[in-house]
Amino acid sequence: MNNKVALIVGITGQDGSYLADFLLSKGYQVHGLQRRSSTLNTKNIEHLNFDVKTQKNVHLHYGDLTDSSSLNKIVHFCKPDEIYNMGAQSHVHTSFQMPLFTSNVNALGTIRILDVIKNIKPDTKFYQASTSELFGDVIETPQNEKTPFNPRSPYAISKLSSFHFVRNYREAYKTFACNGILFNHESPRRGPSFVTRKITRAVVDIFKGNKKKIYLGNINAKRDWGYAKEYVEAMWLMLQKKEPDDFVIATGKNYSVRDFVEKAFSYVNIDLVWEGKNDKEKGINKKNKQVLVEIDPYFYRPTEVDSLIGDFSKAKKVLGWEPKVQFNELVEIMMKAEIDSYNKKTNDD
Ligand code: NAP
Ligand code: F7E
Repeated sequence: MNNKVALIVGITGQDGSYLADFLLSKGYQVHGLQRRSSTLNTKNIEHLNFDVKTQKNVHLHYGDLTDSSSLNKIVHFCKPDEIYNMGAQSHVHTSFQMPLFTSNVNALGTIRILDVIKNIKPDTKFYQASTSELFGDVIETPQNEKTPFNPRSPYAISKLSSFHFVRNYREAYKTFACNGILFNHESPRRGPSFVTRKITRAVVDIFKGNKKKIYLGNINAKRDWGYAKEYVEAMWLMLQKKEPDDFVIATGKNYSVRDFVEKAFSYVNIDLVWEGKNDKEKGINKKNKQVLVEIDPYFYRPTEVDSLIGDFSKAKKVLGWEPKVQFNELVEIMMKAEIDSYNKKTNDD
């Protein structure tokens, strides 16, 4: 034990769950804010064996980023040394359908936490999950901490507001608050509606004969994709420095959605060839000519971010952090986990 207390807002999500694993391994007492949901939303943290009565490993508290009173109560109760704000309506496509809700959770939610810190426990260190989406329609390549922002979605704009609030509380009230500007990071715990996980799930279903094809949107978009499990260490490292600062976390390489699709199919020995253009383009099994990928414009966004690539040299220099898992290995990790989980489910049934 190191006697430190951490509060993770958004502990049930991909990053929150990996961060809980990481902080527990460092001896932290971990508290997590969990949203009330009518169906189970604790799949990513089930392995932690939290016990409602003994609260042995992680202490879960019901709360919501839209509800200041719950944030107040939890911080008052656990008096955290560190708060990590992973909570968000994090889906870019959905943010166009729900701009107000997205802003309430992502932008106002961050101010609500910063204000609780200021009023209840001002020495709490704060990590804010900022994002490469702030760069949007990019002004320079690769993007670093000095690159101007040019957001392209309600999600990105809500996160930009939070980014500036973090800086403002740092300057105005000396809050120890950091922005981690993280580029896309994925894992077997990624939500199923994000493109990488949507692809790995569909490829396994197609391979096992349970699905005919997958429908995707813009397969030419390029992202800098890293491995979530190793990105959470960078978050923690930011809060261990003497002074708060903002850092880009990325791999420095980018690949298209099309590359991801091809690599995932090749994991199960299916080679794809592409035919047609734009909405009519299709990914076809080279061997038996079966159509496995089609385009559905529903998945297009009103404004798209075409290409992102991050420069993580500041994080390397100041935090001593650099990524280890690269694109090919990331796809392999996700595909292996997907097949294992499919087989387990089939055996359990
Ligand atoms: P995620 O899997 O979607 O997790 C989001 C978490 O926020 C979940 O635990 C969710 O709870 C919770 N949440 C949603 N609305 C909330 C509310 N109103 N009050 C309290 N909690 C709420 O996202 P992620 O991929 O782990 O990302 C973590 C954070 O980093 C997010 O803020 C995201 O925007 C940001 N980010 C992600 C990436 C990336 O590539 N993954 C890159 C840059 C930044 P439920 O489980 O109940 O839905
Ligand atoms: O889309 C394209 C889509 O939804 C990636 C969030 O974690 O990372 C994530 O945001 C790309 C986009 O992630 C489909 O148009 C094509 O260009 O997996 P995504 P995202 O929008 O990059 C950032 C850094 C965050 O901060 C966010 O919280 O893939 N794409 N076809 C598709 N995307 C989806 N979801 N579904 C498709 O069918």
